[in-house]
Amino acid sequence: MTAIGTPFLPTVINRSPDPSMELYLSSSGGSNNANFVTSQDLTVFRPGTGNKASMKSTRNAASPSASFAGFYWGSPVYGAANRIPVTPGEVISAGVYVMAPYANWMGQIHVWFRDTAGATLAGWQPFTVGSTGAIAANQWFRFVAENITVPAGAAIFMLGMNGNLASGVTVGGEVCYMDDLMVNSGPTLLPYMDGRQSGCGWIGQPDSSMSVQPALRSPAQMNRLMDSSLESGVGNAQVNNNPTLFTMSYDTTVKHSGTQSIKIVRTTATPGAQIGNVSVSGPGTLNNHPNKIWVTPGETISAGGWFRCALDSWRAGFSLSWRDINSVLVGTALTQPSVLYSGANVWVWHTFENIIVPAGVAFFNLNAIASVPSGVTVGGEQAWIDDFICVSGAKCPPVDRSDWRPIMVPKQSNMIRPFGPWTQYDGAVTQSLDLAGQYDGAALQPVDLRDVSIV
Ligand SMILES: [Ca+2]
Repeated sequence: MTAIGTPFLPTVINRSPDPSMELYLSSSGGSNNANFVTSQDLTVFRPGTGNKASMKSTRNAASPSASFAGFYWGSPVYGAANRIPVTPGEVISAGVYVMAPYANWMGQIHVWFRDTAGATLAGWQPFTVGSTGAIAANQWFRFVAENITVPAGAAIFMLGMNGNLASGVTVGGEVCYMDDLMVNSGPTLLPYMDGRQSGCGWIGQPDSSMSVQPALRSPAQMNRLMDSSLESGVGNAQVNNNPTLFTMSYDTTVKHSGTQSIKIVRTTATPGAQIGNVSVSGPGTLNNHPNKIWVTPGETISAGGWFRCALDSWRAGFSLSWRDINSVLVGTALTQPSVLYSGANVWVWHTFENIIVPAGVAFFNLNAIASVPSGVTVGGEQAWIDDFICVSGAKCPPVDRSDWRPIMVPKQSNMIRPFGPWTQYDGAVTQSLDLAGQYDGAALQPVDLRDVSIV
């Protein structure tokens, strides 16, 4: 096995425990001076996924300071859960967004380091000047401190900021807001990220632990389904192939994972063997539907999902309808011969593998089909489906959502997501969860470096 190279997309960690000021723990940050009072503000915050709060500073009327705002972030206490950990010698970068309703204001950014005993190593001193120029009123401005080498003895990191009005106004009552703190490894500050964003997660509790955006070894590792656990349930996210012959609903009681599955019930008027036929990727007639599954002509793909039926003997299968970029059908649907299963009310993992994408295809619809074994025409038969996956390659990994990491985003989103977890050891380096290769039906294979960008 080859030692790992640079991932297709690297892991990003935001070390700030309450980066978006959503929880507003007192130890997450606060005023750096008695001249300023901080509070959580639920009316002013940066636009963003789930964002609903910022931290606000209000200057005391009696404040003699030239500053109208002064904040810090990161607990000053080494033992606090909301400390921002650092390692001596490493390089980090940090930044935070600040907004104030005054024209031509300016500010400075500072860094602190403390040791495990709480002693300050670098004082309350300007480390990096965020901006000495004019900042516009009512606009989120990012203060940046990059390429910071952590000093010897340091254990925790703190970031501070001061705001000043160019005209030296000292009336009191001035306000300032701050939101979305990013603290990352490396010499460059990365775009803001927290565990609430699609494809990301929290190491522990939301808004009180570090955020992780997992690495992606190659595009082949992505689950292309946008709503793999059928959780969104809105806007025709999944579509019944024929509502007259089989009813479809979201079942919050019987499910494989998450909060719901899709339940299908065969009506008494159904002449065929199908209990139900559901597109898990949305209606094929809409080429702008967010759940469409993108493919490239000539590539090999595989799909899988969990099926369940109330009958003792039943069948599961898939069908695929190919579409061009305008959502026009290409050729005829590819229907898998159904597979016979036995056992009532037991979840079964079923795959459709080694499928070559035809020429002219831009995306396809994936239909999950449950059916009765032979000639049953009573009606009322019930089946459920949940937790689907579509990947590159000739084999489909055996996905069990109970093994999936909490960073999996169960809701519909317009972002591709990695799946796992798997870890590989090559004798020298442990490949992390997201760096493994494709599954060949027996074991995960070494990474195919042909589709990895090495830098
Ligand atoms: Ca926020």
